Order: sequence, then structure tokens, then C-alpha cells
Amino acid sequence: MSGEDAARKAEDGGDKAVEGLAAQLEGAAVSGEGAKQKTLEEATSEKDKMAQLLELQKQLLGIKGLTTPGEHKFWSTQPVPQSSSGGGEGADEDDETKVGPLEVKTVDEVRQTPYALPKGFEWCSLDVDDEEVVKEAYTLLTENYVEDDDNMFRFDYAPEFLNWALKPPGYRIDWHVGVRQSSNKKLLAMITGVPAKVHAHDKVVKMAEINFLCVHKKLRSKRLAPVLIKEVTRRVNLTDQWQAVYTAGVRIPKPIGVARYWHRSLNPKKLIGVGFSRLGDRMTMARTIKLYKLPAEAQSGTIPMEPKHVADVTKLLREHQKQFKVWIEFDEEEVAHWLLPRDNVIYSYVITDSNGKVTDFCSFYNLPSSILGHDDYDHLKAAYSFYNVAHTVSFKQLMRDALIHANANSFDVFNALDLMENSTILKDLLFGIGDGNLHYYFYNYAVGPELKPQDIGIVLL
Ligand code: MYA
Repeated sequence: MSGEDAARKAEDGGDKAVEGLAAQLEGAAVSGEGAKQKTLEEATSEKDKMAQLLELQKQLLGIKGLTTPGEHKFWSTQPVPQSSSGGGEGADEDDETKVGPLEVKTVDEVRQTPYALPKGFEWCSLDVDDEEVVKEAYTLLTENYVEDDDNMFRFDYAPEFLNWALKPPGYRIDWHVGVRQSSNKKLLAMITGVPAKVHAHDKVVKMAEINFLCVHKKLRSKRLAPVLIKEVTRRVNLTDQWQAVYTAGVRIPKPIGVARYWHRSLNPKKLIGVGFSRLGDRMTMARTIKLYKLPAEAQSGTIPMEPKHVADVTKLLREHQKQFKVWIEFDEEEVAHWLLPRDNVIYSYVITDSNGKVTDFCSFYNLPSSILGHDDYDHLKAAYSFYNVAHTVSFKQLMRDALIHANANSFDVFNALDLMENSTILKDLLFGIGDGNLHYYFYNYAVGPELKPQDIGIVLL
């Protein structure tokens, strides 16, 4: 047997085992009787069961129908603002006006033991200091993480990116939660959290920034995600923290705001070739290439950020972000982590005055996507706008330099959300509007009426 055959056989064996576990999970998810199905996420503690029963009672009393389309069996039990049609805990509160925590608890009320998983699965903490573990997380994500609606592209966060995203100052391994197959320890699901100091209106709230929720494709729709969310919540709560910030393409109860991605072609030929974009009406490929062409050199004096710029960038960023209704405060150590350039991960540039003081800066991160089933290309190299502050040049000039740097670093496309002041320059710099929304959420914290994108000063990875 060739090495390749052996690998395929091992992989097949692994997949069969996952399928076996999937059947088991299915059983755990639907083994209830009567009108109320006993689901995995419900079979956890007496307190949870009571909450579920109360919810059921409300439903049976006609407060909301059992099978109302769009109802959220899990999210309606969580301390998040509920949409007007959603009902659930907190539905009586006036979501439009309430600001602050939705539920207040103490650490001694937090469950000490992990939530139950069906036989064959076990919890782990993802020890991201171990390169092998980072590779395992990479493999799970590269094969199973977010795809576009047409399943043409899938995010391909590189291992060095995960090292950056999951190890900021103050990170905790126990906030990086994994589910493994007991028999062979294969990583089958994960969710991660890192600490963030979030400003919401005029309050500062210590939050967990939640990301990388992923369930292996063969274990989907079996209510494993709610168990992962509850387990990471438990672990965060045990550290006396009660709020979280997260973004998702899906709409669940209830976004604090909604943003939209815009895309600026850098390599239009490839983007059109792989089906990411289309040739415009009355446009030829030659005219399209000419339209998007950028100079080789930066035009506004931006140079790569260095450690000596950290203190100035920290001040500039803080002063700038204050104008938004929600934003994350970074201290110098965090700015050094999040913004100092790392090859193939984060790109940051500054403009300095004659004394070397930083006056402006821009940044973007590298998040490629795998191109699924294409003969000529396997990856799309995408830059994502991160944090930018313009003072001595216009915001448009600064962002044009960001595009030039991204192009010089062989990115195919530059993506930016329409939040902060971004929407003022998108059209002028030839960005085209994308088709998906990115929803912003807080867990257990209400911010009053939905925020406009230009009020949001948070970019997550
Ligand atoms: S966003 C990226 C999410 N990942 C992907 O899209 C990757 C590809 N997809 C998958 O791996 C699975 O489809 C996932 C769902 C894992 C997404 N956020 O197990 P299920 C709800 C929140 O049967 P599956 C990111 O990473 C859904 O509404 N909830 O479904 C931020 C339903 O609940 P309800 C989601 O498809 C994550 C339930 O799960 C999401 O097998 C922030 C169905 O479960 C989603 N993206 O698995 C997480 N997608 O019935 C919240 C589905 O009520 C953090 N659901 O509608 C909250 C804060 C926690 C910490 C708090 C500390 C204080």
C-alpha cells in the first residue's frame, strides 16, 4: 500500500468513526418523548431544565407558538436581547431602551463541572502554546469553517494567524475549548475566547471576545454548538466575567448592529477567473485591469510600523476610537501584539512627522480563503481592513496607501466593513458592495437601540 493509500485509509477510518459518533449525537439530541424533545443542550443541570420547562410553559400558554418559524430554541434561553418577535427570557424588557447587563450572577452560582457530552466525546482546553495543537485547530477550521453561501470559498486561517489571534496579552488556555473524539483524540469541534476591554457607550466592560465556533461537517445540526457556547460561557463565568462580544454572518437574537463587507479588487483577472467577481457591463478585461491598477509605491509616506511606534499608535488609536459608541481599548502591550507587523498575518504602516512622532496609521490582516474545486487556483489572498487613523493626510489618501501596500504584497482583494468612517471612502476607492451582512453581538449586555455601522469601532478577526 502506498503512503497515500495508507493515509486515505486512515482518513476513511477516521471518517467512519466520526459518522458513528454523529449517530450517537443524533440519539442524544432527539431521545426525548412527547411534545418536548430532550436535546443535548437541555440535558445538563436541574436549573437549566427548570428554565427550559418555564419556557415550554410560556409556549404552551400561547405566549409564542412551539413551531414559530425563526424561533431560537437555544438563544431564547440566553441573556441576550430578544427580537420583538422572538420572545424568550428578557423579552418583557424594553430592548430598545435598556443599557447594561441583562443578568447578574456571582461565581458561586456557576456550575463547577463541565456540561455533559455524549459518550465518545470529551472536552479539552486547546493549549495554543503547543504548535501541534495549533495545527489541529488549523486542520479542523480549514476543512470545516465558514463558507460563502454558494460554497465556493472557505476561510483558511493560517496556523501563524491562529497563534496571533488566540494568544493576545492575558489569554487563557481554558477559554479555548475543544471537543475531541475519545477513541483517537481527533479534534471535532471548538470555540475560543480572548479577553477584551470593551467600551459600550460610556461604560468599560471586561468581555470575552468569542470566535472560531466550529463543528465538524459530519456532526452538524445535532445541537453541539449550544453545548460549546454554554461550556465556554461557564469557563468565562468562572473567572468572574459575564459579558462577551462576537460577530457572525447569521442573524440570531439580537445584533447590537449590522455591518456589510465591501471588496476592492486588486487582481481583477483572478477574481473574475475564480468567480469572486464578474466583469462589469460594457467592460473588457483590459479596461478592468487598468481601472484597478495601483502605483507600486505608497503615495502618502506610510512606512512599516516598528516597536518604537507603539506608544504613539496606542495614544492615537485611543483618542480616535473614543468617538464610537462601542470600541475596544488596547494598552501598549496589546497594540504591540495586535498591530506590530507579522509576516503573512498583520500589516501595519505609520506616517511620522519630522521628529519621528506617529501622526497617522493604517493596518490590515491576511485572511485567505480556500477556493473549492477550481482547477487553476486553490487560494484567494484577501486583506481585511483593521484599524486606521488619519490626521495629516485625508482618510482616503491613507486608505489608498493601504491598498497600495496590500497590492505590493500580492493580495488579490482588499475587504473593508462599512463601519467606523469607512463608508466615506469606499465608493471613491472603487470598492464594490458585498452580499453578506456581518452581525455584531454582545452577550449579556444591552446597548439600547441598534447601532448604526458608523457607531461601531470594533473589528474582530
Ligand atoms: S461565527 C462563525 C461560526 N462558524 C461557522 O459558521 C463555521 C461553519 N459552521 C459550523 O461549524 C456550524 O454550523 C456551527 C453551528 C458551529 C456554526 N453563532 O449545533 P447546532 C445556533 C451563534 O445544531 P450546527 C463565530 O465563531 C443556531 O442559531 N449561534 O448547529 C462566533 C441554533 O440555535 P437556535 C449559532 O450548524 C460564535 C444552534 O446554534 C451560530 O451544527 C459566537 C444550532 O446548533 C453562530 N455562528 O453548528 C458564539 N450558528 O436554535 C456565541 C448557529 O437558538 C458566543 N448557531 O437558533 C456567545 C458568548 C459566549 C461567552 C459568554 C461569556 C460570558
